[in-house]
Amino acid sequence: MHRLHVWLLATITLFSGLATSSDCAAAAASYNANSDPDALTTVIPANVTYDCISSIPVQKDYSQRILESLRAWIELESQLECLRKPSKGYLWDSINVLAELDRITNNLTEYTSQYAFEVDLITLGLHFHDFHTMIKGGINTIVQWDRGRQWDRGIPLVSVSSDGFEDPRVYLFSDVAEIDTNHNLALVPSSGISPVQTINGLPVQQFLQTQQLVAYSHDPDTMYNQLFLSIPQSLNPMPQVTTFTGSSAFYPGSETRLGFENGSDYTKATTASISCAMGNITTGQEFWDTCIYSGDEASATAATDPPATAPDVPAMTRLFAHPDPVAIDPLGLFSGYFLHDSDYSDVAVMVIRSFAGFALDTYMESFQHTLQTFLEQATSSGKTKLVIDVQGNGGGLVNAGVELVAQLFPNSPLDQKGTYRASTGYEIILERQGAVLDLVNQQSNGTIESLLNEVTHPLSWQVFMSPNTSGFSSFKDWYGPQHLSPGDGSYTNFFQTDYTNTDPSDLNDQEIQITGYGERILPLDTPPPFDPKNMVLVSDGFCGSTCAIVHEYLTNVHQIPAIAVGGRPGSGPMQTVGNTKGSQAFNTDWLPILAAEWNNDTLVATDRAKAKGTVFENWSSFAIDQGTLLGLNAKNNYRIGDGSNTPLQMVYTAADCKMWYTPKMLVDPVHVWSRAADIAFAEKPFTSEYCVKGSTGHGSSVTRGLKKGSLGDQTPPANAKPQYLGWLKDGVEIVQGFSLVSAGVEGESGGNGSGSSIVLSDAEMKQGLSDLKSMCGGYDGDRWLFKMICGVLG
Ligand SMILES: *[C@@H]1O[C@H](CO)[C@@H](O)[C@H](O)[C@H]1NC(C)=O
Ligand SMILES: *[C@@H]1O[C@H](CO)[C@@H](O)[C@H](O)[C@H]1NC(C)=O
Ligand SMILES: *[C@@H]1O[C@H](CO)[C@@H](O)[C@H](O)[C@H]1NC(C)=O
Ligand SMILES: *[C@@H]1O[C@H](CO)[C@@H](O)[C@H](O)[C@H]1NC(C)=O
Ligand SMILES: *[C@@H]1O[C@H](CO)[C@@H](O)[C@H](O)[C@H]1NC(C)=O
Ligand SMILES: *[C@@H]1O[C@H](CO)[C@@H](O)[C@H](O)[C@H]1NC(C)=O
Ligand SMILES: *[C@@H]1O[C@H](CO)[C@@H](O)[C@H](O)[C@H]1NC(C)=O
Ligand SMILES: *[C@@H]1O[C@H](CO)[C@@H](O)[C@H](O)[C@H]1NC(C)=O
Ligand SMILES: CC(=O)N[C@H]1CO[C@H](CO)[C@@H](O)[C@@H]1O
Repeated sequence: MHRLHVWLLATITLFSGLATSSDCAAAAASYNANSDPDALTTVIPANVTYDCISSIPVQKDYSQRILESLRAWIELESQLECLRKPSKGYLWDSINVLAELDRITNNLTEYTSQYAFEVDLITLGLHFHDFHTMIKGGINTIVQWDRGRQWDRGIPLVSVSSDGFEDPRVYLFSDVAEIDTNHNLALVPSSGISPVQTINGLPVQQFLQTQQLVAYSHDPDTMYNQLFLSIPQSLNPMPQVTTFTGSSAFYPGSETRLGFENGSDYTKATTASISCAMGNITTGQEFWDTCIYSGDEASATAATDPPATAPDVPAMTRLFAHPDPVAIDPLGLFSGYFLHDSDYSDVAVMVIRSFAGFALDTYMESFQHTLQTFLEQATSSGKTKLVIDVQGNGGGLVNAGVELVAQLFPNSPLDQKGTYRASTGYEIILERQGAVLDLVNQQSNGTIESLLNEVTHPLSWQVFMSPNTSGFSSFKDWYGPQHLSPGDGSYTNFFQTDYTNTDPSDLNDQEIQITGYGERILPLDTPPPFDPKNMVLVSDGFCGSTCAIVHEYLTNVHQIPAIAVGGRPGSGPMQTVGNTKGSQAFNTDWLPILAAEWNNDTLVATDRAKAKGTVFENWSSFAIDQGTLLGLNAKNNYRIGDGSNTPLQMVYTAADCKMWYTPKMLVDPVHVWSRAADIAFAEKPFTSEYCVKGSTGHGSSVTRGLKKGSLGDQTPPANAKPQYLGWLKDGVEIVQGFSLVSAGVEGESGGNGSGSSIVLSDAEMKQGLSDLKSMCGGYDGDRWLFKMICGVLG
């Protein structure tokens, strides 16, 4: 199952809709009328699909097993306690995840369909408001909803301020931008166009700020940005479908009606792309049997499949819609620029669209080299100011982020401070992994060692060190557990992986010698290439995971200010790390390995006795074997020096300024960089009239004097919180979904659909890229998004 592939093919499969009778016979007829034997997915009307999947009876025993299987893994989620008792800076209400799971389990027979059960599960995942965390069942994986995502014939939107001062208005993307004859992005003449005023009869902001709750983010402005088409997000190797048009988690209704301010309107039918041969089914149960249920004793393929080999990705030389770079890595994730306008002759720009270099086995080396080359060229060309653009950056390889900081700040400590959530099951596995590593080290058994390097090394206490870089003396010394008062939970002692050592890894095989250590040791007087006073970060809030780790070093440790771009109309600040501030994800690829290790009595037996009577007693990987996608935030990240030990995910941190997107910025990122430089490097920085009213000077921001190690003012401004939480209009849901869980949790609401990208395994990523490449090879149409994505792949 390669979702990247599915999604792209879905957008080029033609739909010649024909809806007939009800439930699955009609869906099957539509499927047969539209299916293309060469495509992986078939596009049929959404309402017909919805009728079909809503007729799948509840699979009670199956779902019971799914829930039991999920339960053990969910105990490893580092944020359970904090979500129940959030800190003051957190923008959402509390949620008791385990109680919600109980409610779902006890209510299985109450659901009107298996699909309704899945909707409740996906909704629960959204309530974590964390880009690392998602729970998505089989039906939601086979069926993807689409309001019309093609840039020219669909309805993607943008939110832009006409002059950079006025509040942004919402427009059809194709009213603002187009692909020009040079296959570049260009503005279209704006005469005669009109902003979107209503969607499906609701005021546009109410509709969109409700729809945005399908994003897996904790910051409402970050959610808002994900509704819209943007260059940076499309250049992420895990491209995001916008949460307005794209495969949102919930059935979006049969059509979308845009009402423009000039009185005209436009209606687009919603479609579903189906990745299952459903042409011969007539009932919901047959849909289930054909498309979802894969036998009672499905094998743990996710854990045992050999990883796909990396496709031969041709080196990138330029990013779509970007100027020619001074330096660019082979995947185009990192690129560096000089600005040609003479007003900015001292400004260098670093664009880091992602750290997810999984498609290239040697990515870390090439990233390290490209970064070094760029910094050398920048300093030797007399550049003294640096804009770091992380728009669209959802993270990736942790040590790529660490390396970035190591080169920007030579000889400065690279320490991090993290914890896992303590739980019986995890303790038992982790203790065993340590014992296995000890045994292997004693035996120096090469065969086993290489195996362990791949699978168990990253979770062995021997390869962790404390935040002050001392090693731990025993499993107990590392594991603790300790009790922390934010959230009132039990965690391991604070630790980090050993960044001075090339051997232990952060769950991937790509290791390099971090600059400043080993053969890359630097003289103590090595100057940093830029003065932190002359640096600024720019983010659309999408920053998370590895990007969040980098952001923490740069903004708190090195006191570099950050500018947020976009966000909801209105005054006030925005956060620059909006997706997750957690520092390690466990995904669908990794979680079955933990379940397998739990049951592994080879080499060292697991001491499972003390888990008797707990959810771990019968731990199986049934849920993932059956196609449930699960992602968890495994590791909390903390601010070094913060004595309150509040996980950063719970901490409010305002950017130093928020600026609007203008139409020019939408088609050319140079306009984003020069505006950011104007704001940050002015004689009186961060007093620019381009900073949205009230967006500067929050007590959690660097320019307001946030001290290293401190959290600053943890009272978020009132309008930082979500403005809309409900989904009901005149008693009718406009988007099906959220009401189910909110019955159990006061004032709750939740996340995207974009999360499935982050739980793609490495193998899936590689396969997906390979599939994409072959698809791009055969594609010679003129669709903008395809050109952009195919452009990235060379
Ligand atoms: C079943 O769900 C309803 C609605 O969400 C909730 O009020 C009720 O408490 C649940 N029942 C059980 C047994 O969990
Ligand atoms: C009204 O605005 C829409 C959206 O920009 C545009 O397509 C349409 O041509 C406009 N209609 C008139 C009559 O100006
Ligand atoms: C599905 O939606 C389309 C477009 O709005 C409509 O024409 C059709 O009647 C609907 N069909 C069903 C079965 O609801
Ligand atoms: C439906 O069944 C026929 C006859 O067995 C078969 O040829 C066809 O491929 C099936 N269609 C699908 C979509 O599975
Ligand atoms: C490797 O370890 C296994 C299991 O302990 C043992 O049977 C085998 O003899 C060892 N091989 C070598 C070369 O030490
Ligand atoms: C380093 O951290 C460990 C574990 O937290 C602690 O026991 C030790 O005293 C610390 N050492 C120093 C020098 O601070
Ligand atoms: C159990 O552990 C051994 C050694 O670590 C490994 O070779 C084997 O593949 C593991 N089995 C499973 C099911 O994970
Ligand atoms: C685990 O399964 C066994 C055998 O079915 C059962 O007796 C036991 O109660 C289960 N444990 C838990 C905690 O559910
Ligand atoms: C709702 C939604 O947009 N989900 C999508 C998010 O992005 C990934 C990657 O493109 C898709 O696979 C999801 O389906």
